[in-house]
Amino acid sequence: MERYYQPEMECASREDMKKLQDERLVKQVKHVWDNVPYYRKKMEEKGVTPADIRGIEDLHKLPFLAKDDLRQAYPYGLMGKPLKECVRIHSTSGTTGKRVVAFYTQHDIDLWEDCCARALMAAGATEEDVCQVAYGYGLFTGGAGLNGGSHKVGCLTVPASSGNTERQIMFIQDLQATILCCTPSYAAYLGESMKELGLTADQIPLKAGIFGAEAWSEEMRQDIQNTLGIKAYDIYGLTELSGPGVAFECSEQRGMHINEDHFIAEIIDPNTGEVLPEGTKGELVFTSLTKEAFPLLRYRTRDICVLTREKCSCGRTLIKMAKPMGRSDDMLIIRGVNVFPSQIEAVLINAGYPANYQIIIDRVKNTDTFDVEVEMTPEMFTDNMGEIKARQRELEGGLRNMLGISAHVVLVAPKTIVRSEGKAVRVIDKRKI
Ligand code: DLL
Repeated sequence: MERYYQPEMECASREDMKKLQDERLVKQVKHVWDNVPYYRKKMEEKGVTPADIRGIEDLHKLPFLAKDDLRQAYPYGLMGKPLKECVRIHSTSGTTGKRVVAFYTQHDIDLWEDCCARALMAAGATEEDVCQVAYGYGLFTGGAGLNGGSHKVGCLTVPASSGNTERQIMFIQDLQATILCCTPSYAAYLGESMKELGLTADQIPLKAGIFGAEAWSEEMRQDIQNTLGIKAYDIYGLTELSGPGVAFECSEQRGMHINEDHFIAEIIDPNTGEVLPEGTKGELVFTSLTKEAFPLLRYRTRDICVLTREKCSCGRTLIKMAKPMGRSDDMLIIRGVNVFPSQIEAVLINAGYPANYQIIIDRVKNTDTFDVEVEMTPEMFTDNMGEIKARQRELEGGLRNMLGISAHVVLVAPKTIVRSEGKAVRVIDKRKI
């Protein structure tokens, strides 16, 4: 039987939801106008005032916000509440090390955890469950978000955080964990490792997994479901909008329901900004409706996606988004971490290398591989292997510091990386997603 955490919202009639969204939008716009001078200025430039926004049909009148705005306003410029009312930040990596920092009041955290609890209950979680959270804890939102949701449902929560595969497997087996939350690539890796230990699906106590933060294919879902003997559910979110739980999958496992009482979704043409009709592929844009500390109106996610309002067999009436199909910027997600090529370039250039490099990403045994080929300058070029290895290690250290994940660096002779006649091909992404 389908389980809901907040059925009055998840299964609300269209009219009730629309009415709630209208009311909340008017309030959120007023809150931003009164408290976020950065956005108020944008509204003034566009000639819009809160009086022009009476409901969601007026949404298109508001200006967009982009990641660049977040960078310009870094760190405090988009806050809707004084610091003393905020209780936490989370953060994500951004270009050239400038991070996006999102702020939360206690109320924001409470609503965010509700969204994650909805995802867990849609995956069948009850207070009988043992929920192992193997997303990273810390500045990343994955650990904290699912941890909070798991508490709200009343699961016994195992805050394992990411990594340490041996210990993950030990806890899953010893504590009989029934729900696993982590990135899909880590779930696949855990599955492989358990298989190597001789564990078959029926010897693994897990029954469901909540996997997100990066793109994953239907084939990967099948793979994970078979090796772990579970149902694998997708979850979507981004730090700017609180974190995981903006949208979540239900028993139908076909697209994610957007928590529309907290976020309005639009699809736009990424080139013109024009709003596209439902069912058309374009860039996903979100407007928060209930956020206090970090309200964002018409925030461009850069995720390419499709929305549908087809009736869902789970009983939820919340609109659905398809799995994101890529991005309209150059951000890569490698092992769940957001990486911009410009960050890599900054490390290379700071270390005296030319901007002739190639980033090669692949997925081997369900884990992302991350190689960076870099040309040496003629002055650096040597046949002393020891020297080259030392340089490679040094660059690998620099990249790890900048990105928070490890890359494999290969230094190559000057002029060996193919030059392009048009735009340089910096990234070769061989992953089939
Ligand atoms: O990845 C939040 C999250 C944590 C979501 C745990 C789900 C589970 P960021 O690090 O800010 O936040 O990255 C956000 O990741 O714009 C998408 O491009 C991508 N992304 C997130 N979830 C999915 C998903 C977290 N289910 C960026 N499928 C987003 C595909 C996803 N891409």
